[in-house]
Amino acid sequence: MSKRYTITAALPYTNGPIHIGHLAGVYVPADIYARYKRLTGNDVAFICGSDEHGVPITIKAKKEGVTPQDIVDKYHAIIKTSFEDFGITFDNYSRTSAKIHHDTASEFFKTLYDKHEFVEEVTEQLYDEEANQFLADRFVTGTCPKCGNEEAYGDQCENCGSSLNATELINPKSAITGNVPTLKETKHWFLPLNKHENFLREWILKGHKKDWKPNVYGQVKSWIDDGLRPRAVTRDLDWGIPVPVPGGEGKVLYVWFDAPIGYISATKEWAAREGKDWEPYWKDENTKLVHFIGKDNIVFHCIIFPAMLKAEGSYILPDNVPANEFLNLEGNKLSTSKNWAVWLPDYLKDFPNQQDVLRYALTANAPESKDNDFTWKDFQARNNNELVAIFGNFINRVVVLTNKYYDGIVPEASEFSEVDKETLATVKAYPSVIESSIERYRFREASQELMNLARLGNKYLADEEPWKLVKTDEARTKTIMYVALQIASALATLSEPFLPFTSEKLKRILSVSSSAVENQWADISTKDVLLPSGHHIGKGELLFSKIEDKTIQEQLDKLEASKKANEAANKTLEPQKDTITFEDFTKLDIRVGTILEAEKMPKTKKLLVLKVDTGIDTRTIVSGIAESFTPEEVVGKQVTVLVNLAPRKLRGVESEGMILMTETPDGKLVFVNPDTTVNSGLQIS
Ligand code: B3M
Ligand code: ZN
Repeated sequence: MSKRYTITAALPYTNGPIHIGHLAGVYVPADIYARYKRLTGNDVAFICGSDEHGVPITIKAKKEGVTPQDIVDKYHAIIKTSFEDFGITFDNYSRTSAKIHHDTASEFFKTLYDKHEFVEEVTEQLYDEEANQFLADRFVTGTCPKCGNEEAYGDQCENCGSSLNATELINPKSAITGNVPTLKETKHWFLPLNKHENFLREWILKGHKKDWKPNVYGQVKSWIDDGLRPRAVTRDLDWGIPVPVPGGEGKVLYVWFDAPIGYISATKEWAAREGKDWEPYWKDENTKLVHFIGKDNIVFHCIIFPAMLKAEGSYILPDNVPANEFLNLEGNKLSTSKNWAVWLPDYLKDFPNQQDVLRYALTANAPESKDNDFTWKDFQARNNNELVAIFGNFINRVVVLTNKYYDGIVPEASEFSEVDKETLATVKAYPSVIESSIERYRFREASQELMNLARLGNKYLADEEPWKLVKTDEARTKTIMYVALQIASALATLSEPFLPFTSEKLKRILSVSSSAVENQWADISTKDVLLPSGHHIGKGELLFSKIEDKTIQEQLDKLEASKKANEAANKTLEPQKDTITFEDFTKLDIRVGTILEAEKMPKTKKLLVLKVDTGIDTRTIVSGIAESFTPEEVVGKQVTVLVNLAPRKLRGVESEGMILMTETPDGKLVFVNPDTTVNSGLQIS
């Protein structure tokens, strides 16, 4: 029976592009769920949008010397395009700088204000005297009082997910000047979460929230058990939604107060465009509200936003919040600031039209119950061993043989064998097998069940061997190919949530439209015939192609390069050494030298043995430059040589002196050279 679903996905901050961690954690699972709910005949509003307020955006704008609006305009467009490119089928992707959102959030705040749901309080907040600004949210970092994470922000610790008041941070430091903040009085409006503790306890801990994922239920329970405290929902900032009540001048709504209301304003915007009424999607008790988020957003979606909705009084509450854990990349935390990420626009450049490969690899390996690691090797294996070798191989054989034996016409089946009947019965059961996993937000499991259906098809063909029977038993061959085509047709529908681009291609190959029937998904279980005899299928198209080791190595090299560049960019300079006297300096005899010969030191990676004309003599100097230069590259080079350094034996070779070098930020060694050619032996002083 059709139901109404409001499905939301966390609004991404528009301070940068999105990466594979965003897809794995939030957007692919949300899209699988939304597509599945549409396929099974439900009324779905799949809602998202750009989260355009908040301190990260103002920090980025300051850094780039542009306005926050410039930043959000740039990244809203980039992010929106990425979602479209990856087939994330939002019914509306809005933005919180939109007027409809400002109006909706202001109205929501005003309603709570008029209902005296806020506590107005003058409190001491962290202040940066030099920057002459209050320090809220990411304008201040410090040690989390809950878990000890030293990079916690003023409003939240991303490590343990705690929502914090900045004054709770231990050893706070201004992100603007690095100074230790002072305290200064200021008025804010607080949402008294403590007042909602009993309702939250009843609704979550005693209610039916047992069907919430353990990682979510556990985090929420620990917060409620720790005792909930009032949370400031306004800020002394100039970028955001102005506080719409007397005394709110110069203040804005806290980004985490306004952002979740963005789901409501985006629904309003969509409903107006579609000529629908938005209210049933947010106010009808029969509507299922499901929030897809990452674990660092659990407190906002399970405690703060529900408390706001409850206080406002006319809204439904989330039915489930299936938060995922974090995805790591090649063993390290994904990091925007460290550029340790696979950005979606870059992925598409390197793997054009292969969105489904990434969707599948991220789903099959999703961090659903614990942090998980994305590796390029696993990505290659999922593509080559599953999508190519199982799914693609099965479809290719069915289509090629149907075209070869029957000119693309689905043959007439005769007597079904026991195996045929079992196979067809198994196919009929697959919608509910996959459904059972999706309904429990186990998308990894669901994706493997889909792959098992393709395995069933492969095994059926391998066991029945129509290519052998075609010469001797035409009727049996036709029956086998008929059964195989029914499996292919089921795959075309059941793959859509997981592999939308492949599903579309497969429907084109099988010449089946995305039929407008009420419930395509259920059809597979209820209809006896999916692809009738006489139906004409199209020609084959390659669904997937093998990914070679070289391609994977290129990705790993790219990551290595960005890691080096980041280390270099963040390299802290060695502090100056102890002061020496001029007399100390005059002891150093530094001259111009010319390298006459060079060869690699056997059995070492770093050492070159050089013959250097110092102007005084020609001597051997061993230098650790073999990873930056080949012997050929250095012969003839003029270099700066410390000639009166006591000789040292290195791997049995006596080295008399030192070639002066420096290391560039990306770790390459360079010579410290005279910038004109001069005679060897000239002293440098
Ligand atoms: N902008 C995303 C994050 O914390 C945050 C989600 C808002 S959903 C209302 O990364
Ligand atoms: Zn913490």
